[in-house]
Order: sequence, then structure tokens, then C-alpha cells
Amino acid sequence: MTAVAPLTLYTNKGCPFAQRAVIALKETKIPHDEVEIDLQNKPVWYQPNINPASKVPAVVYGAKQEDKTVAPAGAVKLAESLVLVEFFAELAPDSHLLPSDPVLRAKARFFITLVGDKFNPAWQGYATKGAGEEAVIAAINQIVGELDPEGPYVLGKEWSIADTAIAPFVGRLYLIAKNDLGNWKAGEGPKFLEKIENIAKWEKYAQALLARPSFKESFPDDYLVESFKRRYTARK
Ligand SMILES: N[C@@H](CCC(=O)N[C@@H](CS)C(=O)NCC(=O)O)C(=O)O
Repeated sequence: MTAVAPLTLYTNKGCPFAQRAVIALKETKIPHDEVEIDLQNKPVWYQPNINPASKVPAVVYGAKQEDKTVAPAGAVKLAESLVLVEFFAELAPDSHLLPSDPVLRAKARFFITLVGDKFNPAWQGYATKGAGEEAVIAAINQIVGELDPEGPYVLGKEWSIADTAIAPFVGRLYLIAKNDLGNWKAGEGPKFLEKIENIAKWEKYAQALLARPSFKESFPDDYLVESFKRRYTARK
């Protein structure tokens, strides 16, 4: 790997967007520091000094940073999970996170638009707002149509930015369904899960995502179950 300048990731273990950045850092093996930001009680320095949008993930890159509450002279501040994932991929081209073939790059980016425009709104509407499951099944079928025929990942054998973008959300959908935590009738979560598990190509892909070490190591199941219980029960 080419030498990389000092890098600090500001993250939160419950945030799916931050998990994208963590997965990409694990896949690329870029040396870095991590700072956990408490989103319920955000440090006063975070917005003015690190990320004007006040969200995680964010990065300070390019100069040695003794004090994590401020970006030193000569460093840049970066944010937005998908921007960071591509940035890490470009810092570490050998990781193949961003394929060298322009067609595969375009496919990966197209897949990522499906995740943001179709898959995420559909399952989040179903799990939190009482919307029907039909939109989730339709989004899953559309995603299946984009998967490499052999797999196991979107583009084939290599894990890419596309898998990185969707994995945190598939993990949360499965966790919420398995533990029946959605804003739905009791028992509906496991039934829904059975339905999507029967879409063979989807299920093979979902299991490959959930088994990837970079995903598993950055997915705190028990912590997430507790936080979803608090969040979703409050809505019921
Ligand atoms: N579009 C952003 C979304 C990031 C985001 O919404 N992060 C949430 C936590 S999951 C956050 O930091 N929220 C804090 C706040 O809005 O105050 C990305 O992809 O990075």
C-alpha cells in the first residue's frame, strides 16, 4: 500500500453511515485513529472544529494530530460516508475496493444509488413507519438484478464500495426483523425474514455480506438490539 498520511475517523458505533467508513478502513487496512462521538451528548468542539454538518462519520487527514478536538494546520476535514469510502479506496488502490475497470466502477456506483434511493427508504419505511413490505421486496428484486451471476459480491469475487455501502443497512434490517423490533404486528418480523430468505440469490448475497469479517467486527449486535428496542418501542 502507498504511504498514507495521518488519519483520524470520527465515528459512532450505532451509526450505519459511520460503519461504512469503518468497513472501508478495515478492508483497506489504512492505519488510523478512531474517536467515538456520543451523538446524544455531542462534544462542543465537534461541529466548529471537525464537521460543520455535525454528523458522523468525519475525517481529519493529512497532518499529525496531537489534539483530536481540532484539525491541525495542513490537515483537511472530510465528511459523508460515501465520499469517505471512495477516498479510502483511492488511498489504497491495491484493496480493489474501487475496481480499476471503469465499467465496474459505474456498476458499483449505480448499485449505490439503488441503496440510497430504493432499498433504504423502503425498509426503513416498513420497519419504522408502518409502510407495507411490498416496496422492500421490489427493492430487493431490483438489487438482485444487479448482482454478479457468480457472486458472492455485487461485482463478483472482490468486495467493493458497493458491498460496503449496503452491508450496514442489510445488517440492521435482518437484526430488526429477527428480533421482531419493527413498527409492525407482533410476529411479523420473522415472517418477513422468511419471505426474503426465500429469494435465493438475495439470501446468498445477504449471507455473504453478514459473514464478511470487516462487517462482523464493526456490527455490535447486542448494543444495536437495545437501541432499536428503545427507539421502536417508543413509536408503538
Ligand atoms: N449523509 C451522511 C449521513 C450521516 C448521518 O446521518 N449520521 C448521523 C448518525 S447515523 C449523525 O451524525 N447524526 C447526528 C446529528 O444529526 O446531529 C453520510 O452518509 O455520512
